[in-house]
Amino acid sequence: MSIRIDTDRLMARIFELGKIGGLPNGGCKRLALSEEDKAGRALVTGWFQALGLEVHSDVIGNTWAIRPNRFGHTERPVVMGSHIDTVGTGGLYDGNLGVLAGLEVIESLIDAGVETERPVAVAFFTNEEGARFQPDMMGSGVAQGELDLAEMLASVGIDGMSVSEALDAIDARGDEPVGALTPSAYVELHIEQGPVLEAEDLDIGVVTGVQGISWSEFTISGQACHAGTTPMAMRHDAGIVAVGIALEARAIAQEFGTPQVATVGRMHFAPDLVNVVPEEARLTVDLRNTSEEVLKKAEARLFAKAEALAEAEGCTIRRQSLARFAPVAFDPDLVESVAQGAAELGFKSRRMPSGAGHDAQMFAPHCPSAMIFVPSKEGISHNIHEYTAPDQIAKGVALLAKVVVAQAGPEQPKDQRERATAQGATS
Ligand code: HGY
Ligand code: MN
Ligand code: MN
Repeated sequence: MSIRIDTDRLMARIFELGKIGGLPNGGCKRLALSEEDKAGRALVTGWFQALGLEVHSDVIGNTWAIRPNRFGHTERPVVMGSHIDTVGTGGLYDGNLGVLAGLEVIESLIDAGVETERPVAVAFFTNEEGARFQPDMMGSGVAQGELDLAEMLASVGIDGMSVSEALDAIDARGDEPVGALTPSAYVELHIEQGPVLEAEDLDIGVVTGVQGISWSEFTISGQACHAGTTPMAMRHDAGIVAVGIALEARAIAQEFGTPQVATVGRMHFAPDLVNVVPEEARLTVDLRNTSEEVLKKAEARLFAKAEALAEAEGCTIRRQSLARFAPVAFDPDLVESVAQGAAELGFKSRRMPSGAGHDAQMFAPHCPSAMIFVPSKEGISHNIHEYTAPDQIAKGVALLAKVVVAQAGPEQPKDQRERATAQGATS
């Protein structure tokens, strides 16, 4: 049984969606629950509806579209999902590829008249990025009971609006309850967002799991004073404590070595004036490691250093956890079927963990879940120059189709079934 993926149709949709929130020099900014996200949701949901799929949306705006199985049933679908929200310097492929590839697989099944034993669905989840509202993987985490709905609705974004207010602002709150989407299996196609596949000249990443993620925001309070008249020994400089924490984060990554990574993505001083010693400083630190034990060690060292730096400067310090996810392993059998499928299609592949967080990690504790990576040019992502070539995308979608149809149990195309029935009737 083979279906024909229409890569041109898929690329056209990627570029059309990419225009929503499009940035002047390429890429797009479609922050979760923004007006741009509203427009993106409308476009993609319109494509779901145009295929006659059964579209659902839940209380935090997760949206999925189901193609019933050959008996018209829609329970426990095989789900292909990802996200259509982006970071502020977003590319066209992070998340968007996985959603539109899922749509393409379903449309190719319809074109080929192939029905399946299990229902098949495509989904996009609210606020996977965590750029505006923390934590990331918020919608899928709520959908799978990994994150608390009330807590997430109350999460206040970097612009001061809560998730609940933002959902209402773009009318994205659906009526399905948490847990309404119960996949029999979950498969996500995603760009690698790192340099490995390109460096090793490979077509496919067979993703074994997702590394642990720890996001913290530190708020340091010191004392504003005159930059010129205040002797150094008298200062309580919140800014220098923040800088010390940032340097410690980098030192941890350097001393622990790969796969430990550390990022200070946000840092702000108040009153943020050239001649005033900062009275307040805020910064975020993103720590990740494939080992939970090592990630905990990195956290312990950073948090202790932060306290010591604040004390030495006569400042107070507060830490808020913005996200904390332990490493996740995907289903070994489903991972094997991805590897097997790649080999059967003649694609060069390797097993690898994911450095980035993904919606798939929220499904992994609840149903067989796996991911497929395609290469990222120069390993760049969360950058407007993010790029994956159409022929590389075509391989990823072909493998997604193969794995998903195997999971969904392909039925013979209708005309073959009718012929078989007709022969049965005459013999
Ligand atoms: O932060 C991440 O890994 C993902 O992009 N949300
Ligand atoms: Mn992503
Ligand atoms: Mn991302």
